Amino acid sequence: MYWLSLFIFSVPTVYSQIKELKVAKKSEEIWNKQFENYLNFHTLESLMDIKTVETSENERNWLQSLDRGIKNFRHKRQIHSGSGFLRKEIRMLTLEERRRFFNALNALKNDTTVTPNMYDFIALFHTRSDIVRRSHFGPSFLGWHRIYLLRLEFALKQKDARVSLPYWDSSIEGEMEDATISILWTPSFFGNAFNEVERGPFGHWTTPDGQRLRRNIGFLGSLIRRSDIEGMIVNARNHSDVVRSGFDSVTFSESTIEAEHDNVHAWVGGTMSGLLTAAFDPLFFLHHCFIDLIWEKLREGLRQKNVDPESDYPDTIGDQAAGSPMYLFDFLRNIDGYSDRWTRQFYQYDNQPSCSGGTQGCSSEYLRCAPTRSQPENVMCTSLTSNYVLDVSPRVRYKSAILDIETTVGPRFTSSTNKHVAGLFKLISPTSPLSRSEISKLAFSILKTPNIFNSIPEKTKQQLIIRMFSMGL
Ligand SMILES: [Cu+2]
Repeated sequence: MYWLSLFIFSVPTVYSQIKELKVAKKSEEIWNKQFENYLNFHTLESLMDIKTVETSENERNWLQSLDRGIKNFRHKRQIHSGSGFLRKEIRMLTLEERRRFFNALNALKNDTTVTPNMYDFIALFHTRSDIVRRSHFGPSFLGWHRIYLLRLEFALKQKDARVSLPYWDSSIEGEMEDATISILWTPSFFGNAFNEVERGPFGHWTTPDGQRLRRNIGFLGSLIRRSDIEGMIVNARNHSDVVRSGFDSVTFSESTIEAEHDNVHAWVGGTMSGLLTAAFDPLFFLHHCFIDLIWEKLREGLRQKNVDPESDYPDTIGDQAAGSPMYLFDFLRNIDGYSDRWTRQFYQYDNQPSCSGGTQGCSSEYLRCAPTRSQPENVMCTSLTSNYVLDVSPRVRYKSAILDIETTVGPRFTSSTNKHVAGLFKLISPTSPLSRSEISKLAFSILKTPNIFNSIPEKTKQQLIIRMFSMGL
């Protein structure tokens, strides 16, 4: 009887959702509008209150000490390629290097000589009012985040001069059958993958508004596929081919570096999936470091096509124009972010883990060569899975998804493709071990929550509703 009534009462809701969907599908503009309204009315006030924009003398001095190197980037002293520090994949660090990196992050988090602490002081720059408009959805995205990473890296070096920022090569997880059991989601690396982060180096961290870090991996979004990135680099004739040209130009089918990046934010879920909360999870910086590596490869590719990546800044007007001041780094122009000097003067990337030396390769005890998911005839470095018993049962994932949906405030990174949205459909599939009322609660809470609903591609929305229909929800 209960199911019957649920069915009867649900049908009109589903019909109205379908109608809504058709309208939304009609035009990307509506989606853009919704998102824009969302930005204006919902998020900024709630998040901006975390800290006022005012900085104290002490804070200004500290920032200046971090930015001194960045500010001197135009100095004409001779720079030798490879003179900077080396950024490695997190699994390629020695145990000692990894320990130092996590310690330096925690030293920043525990240092309250600036408010609320050094780590969050830097993370809070990613919550500022114009961060979405001026540092995302356009050509300033790549350069802005490159400088932002350097700022954190200099802060880490103040705590431990031997530390450099590692990157998380998420294309390794992208080739795994089930990336939720990767060694990364253990206390030795980033801590748990679902619900509140309670273990590992950030297990006790809270955001400035008192929230625990949260993750909900593999529920939405998708991971980077190495073949997609290689294809993008081969095909790009210039930056304009792989860089967004503005908020209005965003589509769900585009192939841009920023869209690839969005998908991974959405895939990690929780704190990382909110545009204005992401930087509170240190994984943000490792993810962006990998995006920066991809950009560096793209730049090499452009040079081979006789395009100078330094001057090839897409034609843009307004805040993201080449000559406009870089947001929050107004001693730079946006085009300065595209300078070769950052990688010639400050840092280089270590090679991505590779099996080119034969199947014994990868040079990490946490990686091994195995056939890839997309091309089984090839071997690629893939992550070890964990012996550490973390509960990744459907019930944990369900709890985690509900928590994620109910608590992530503000705009979320959109998942711009349907490539491999897996977690959501596993939980609501007819073979799901969840009860029907749980499945129903999950599906309806997605439909009812604008920042989630707007963050999934149209095709996923349709599939979701079709599945709900076929299950009689
Ligand atoms: Cu960002």
